[in-house]
Amino acid sequence: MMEWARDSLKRLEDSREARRNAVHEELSQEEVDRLLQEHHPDHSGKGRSIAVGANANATAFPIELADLLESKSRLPDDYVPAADIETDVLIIGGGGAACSAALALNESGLKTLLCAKLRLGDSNTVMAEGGIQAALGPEDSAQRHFADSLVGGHGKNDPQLLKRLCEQGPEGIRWLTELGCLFDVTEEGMFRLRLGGGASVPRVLACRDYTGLEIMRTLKDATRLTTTEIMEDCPALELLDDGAGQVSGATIWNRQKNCLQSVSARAVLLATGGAGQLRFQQFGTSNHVGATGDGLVLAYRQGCHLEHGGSFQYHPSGSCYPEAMSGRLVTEAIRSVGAQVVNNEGHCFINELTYRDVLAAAIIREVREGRGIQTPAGSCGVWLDTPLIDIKHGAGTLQKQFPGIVHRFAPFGIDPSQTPILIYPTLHYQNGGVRVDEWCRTEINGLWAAGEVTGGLHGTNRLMGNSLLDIITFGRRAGESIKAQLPERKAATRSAADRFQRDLQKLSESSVQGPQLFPVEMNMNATPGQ
Ligand code: MEZ
Repeated sequence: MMEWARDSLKRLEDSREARRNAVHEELSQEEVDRLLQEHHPDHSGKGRSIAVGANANATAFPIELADLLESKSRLPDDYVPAADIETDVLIIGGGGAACSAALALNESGLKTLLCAKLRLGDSNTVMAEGGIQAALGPEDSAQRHFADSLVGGHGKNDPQLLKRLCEQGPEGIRWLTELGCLFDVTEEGMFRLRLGGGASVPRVLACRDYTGLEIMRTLKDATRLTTTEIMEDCPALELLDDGAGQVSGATIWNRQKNCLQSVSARAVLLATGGAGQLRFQQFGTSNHVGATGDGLVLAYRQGCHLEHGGSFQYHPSGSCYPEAMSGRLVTEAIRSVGAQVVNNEGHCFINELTYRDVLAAAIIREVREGRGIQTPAGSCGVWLDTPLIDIKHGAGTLQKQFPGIVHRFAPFGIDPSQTPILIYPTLHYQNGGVRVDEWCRTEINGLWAAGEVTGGLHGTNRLMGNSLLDIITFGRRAGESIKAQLPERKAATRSAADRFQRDLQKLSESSVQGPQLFPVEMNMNATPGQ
């Protein structure tokens, strides 16, 4: 197996004994800054600003996102919204944040409609493998969680949002557990906590290496038992507003009936997730097919700022061999348990649990400077020395703790407990997004946002496990806030979106239609009604 890499694998094996307990010297701040500037994709200089909207001329967005923010509406010019459906609350999205909000709204007496672009649960939530953070350990506290996340986010996190996240972590886990979510426990029956990258104490709870899938199972089942009306295959194409600055619904494309429907709502929650499928700079992605940045486009047309809109997370351990697995996530937890990151010279060039952006930049540097391992198909990456896990913790550990990884590599004849995995950074997470306050209110009346579509909480680099906690904490807070502050029903028109289009047209005519809805290669973007 991997005959083409025989010499490189030999160097890796020969260096194992010497490096397995080696302690890394931490990089100085100056070295970190230089590494990020020179090698992190956010600093490649390949982004561009746009001339219209709340971030006009202020943010360098990745090109693919900039094109979508300037895109033409998918609604036909002559489409006039009518209230085809009336609800109190419209939740746009079908993942963890959407379901958490629906559960918080249950039994409020409010009519809640959840429109999922695909099926309920199809989202980045299910793609999260390694775990969820919460300050539950004996040495831990909300303050410590806060400090770790703030340093990880380069101090750019919104402190109010981060405070809520860290304070509510333990309560979020209690809530999930009561709903039936199964986290791994130790022999003493306590939650098993792992150390995540950039954390000062173990704080990550997991369900093997399919934590997000388990959380989504729990939330989905619970949501189906509520009075929430669920419409699947219904992407939102445009938000509606009353012409006086209040969002008042959305136009959706009912793909089962193949028609447009307008929803009049007193409150709209955007929980549309991330943008990894836009594949900036042609990176692979660990994201779900639905992650096409739709919520960013819809909110931006209404006048929302995108906080840290040019900041994205490239997960250091995306798979880069075999080709069919390109970009797929190899969880950080595997590094937490002992797998080291090693170059073609057999050298472990960095602390494998340093901050994700730093590690990703270091891997890119190794490859650019010729110390990567080239695959027969022309990709290049570095080794993740996974056999070290069983060497350190005993035979069978990797299979027991990471059955998902073992299962996914098996069809290619790769057993990660015996053979290292080749990795390269993969587009994983949208650090930035729609600006919100601690109650998930956007700057626009009637519009709330929660989860990956929002920006500010994580600064410009998120810690492992804080996104699953984000969707639980802020999904629920959004539901609570909507209950407490539900606006009166208003007319649902296309005013803000039309005004945005007119402003755009004064500058240039875009040939791109947005939101994108599906990855380009799926070729599913037929016009509604055709
Ligand atoms: O929070 C994440 O991004 C996560 C848990 C990823 C992983 O490596 O498993």
